[in-house]
Amino acid sequence: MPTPRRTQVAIIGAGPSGLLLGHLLHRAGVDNVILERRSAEYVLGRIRAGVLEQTTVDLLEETGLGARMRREGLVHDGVELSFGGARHRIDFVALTGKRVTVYGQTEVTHDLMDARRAFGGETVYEALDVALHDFDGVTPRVTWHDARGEHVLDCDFIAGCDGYHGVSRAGVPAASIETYERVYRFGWLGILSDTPPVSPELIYSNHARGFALCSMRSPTRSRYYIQCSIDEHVDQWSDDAFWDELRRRLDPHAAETMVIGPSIEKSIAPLRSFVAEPMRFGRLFLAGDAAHIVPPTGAKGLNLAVADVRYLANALIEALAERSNAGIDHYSERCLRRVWKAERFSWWFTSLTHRFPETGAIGQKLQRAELDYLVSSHAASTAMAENYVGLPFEDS
Ligand code: RFL
Ligand code: PHB
Repeated sequence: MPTPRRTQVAIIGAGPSGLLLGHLLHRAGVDNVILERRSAEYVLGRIRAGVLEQTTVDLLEETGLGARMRREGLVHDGVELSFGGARHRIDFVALTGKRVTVYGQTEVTHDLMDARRAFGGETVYEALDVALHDFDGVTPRVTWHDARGEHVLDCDFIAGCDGYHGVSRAGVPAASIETYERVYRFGWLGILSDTPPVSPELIYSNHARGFALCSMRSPTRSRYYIQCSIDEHVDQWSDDAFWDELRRRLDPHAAETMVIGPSIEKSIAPLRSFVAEPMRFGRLFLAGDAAHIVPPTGAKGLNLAVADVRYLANALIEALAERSNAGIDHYSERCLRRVWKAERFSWWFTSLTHRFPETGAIGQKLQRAELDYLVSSHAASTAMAENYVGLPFEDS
């Protein structure tokens, strides 16, 4: 067996959760190593989240990651809801005093990778067959192999930041974990294109043909999604077919003014609500998509991951530097309170905006009544806005 090396926190996964955790721990002087199954290029090539809550932006700013986001991020004061051929604006600033920032997950990941490189933090990319051992005792260890051979890493704690398909959650005995899941019968077909966004703010559209979302990455780069069947394959959708279908699902003004162009990325994402409880197993902690998934309607996934990591970093720092277990003992419960509220919001917003064939005509009538209520009631608009911009944090 190779000679074990040692670190304080072994982090599995170099997505936004793992990289941000490594960053926060490093700033507090806590030694950590990140193990990532893929290459750095692969991780950066995944097109995912686009919308950051104010608390996410604040955390990135406070920890020295804000420079490019400040320059390139697009601050949005509201969103639009489209139904019945018209658009209705939800004004976040008027309703909550808060805003959101459009800044892609790819850019956040890029900034985190740059920061890690600058302080010399270790990330092992293309780490294969990562396995977690003895996290229910006091001397956890992680093993893997790569092009250089077999490796063993002893540590004080393991952070499972390896997403929904990772090994961390899968390594927990079934009797110790409870999971809750709903898989939707539809997905989102998304494209990225170097065309100016159709509107300065996001448009969430409820249409008889299915949901559509107009989002963006910059003033010259658009991100659009349409609800599609889960059985469809992305190759069945030419760019022209996508643009035609998108325009059919928007109000006449958006349909007429939309600038179209070749796609630079096109993919189908399934929709799922999922929570694993608890999020701590001895010296193993799950964070981000490893512990929970929300459907993307409402843009909560990345923000929830950041919220977990904020709690986890503080808890681990307390445990390692101050020898106090208070944070780690409350980690799971604290996270899950926020997680379930985000699950509720994402489920509600998905239910309100997508086509569910099984609910029939009455389902559509009820959606329409709820949308009318949402845009005409100050109380209902405020509830939507406060969830979208991000619920306040309990003390971390
Ligand atoms: P990630 O990003 O999945 O990263 C996990 C990392 O772990 C690695 N890994 C392993 N490493 C070592 N050994 C193993 N055995 C491993 N198995 C896996 C993986 O390669 C990967 O690098 O999870 P993380 O860090 O928790 O981040 C979560 C976010 O990525 C996710 O919640 C968001 O992207 C969700 N999401 C959105 N969230 C938002 O807050 N706002 C949005 O606007 C938003 N839009 C979206 C989204 C997700 C989407 N898709 C495709 C799922 C839009 C879409 C279309
Ligand atoms: C995105 O820009 O990718 C995006 C925006 C809002 C969502 C989901 C995804 O609700």
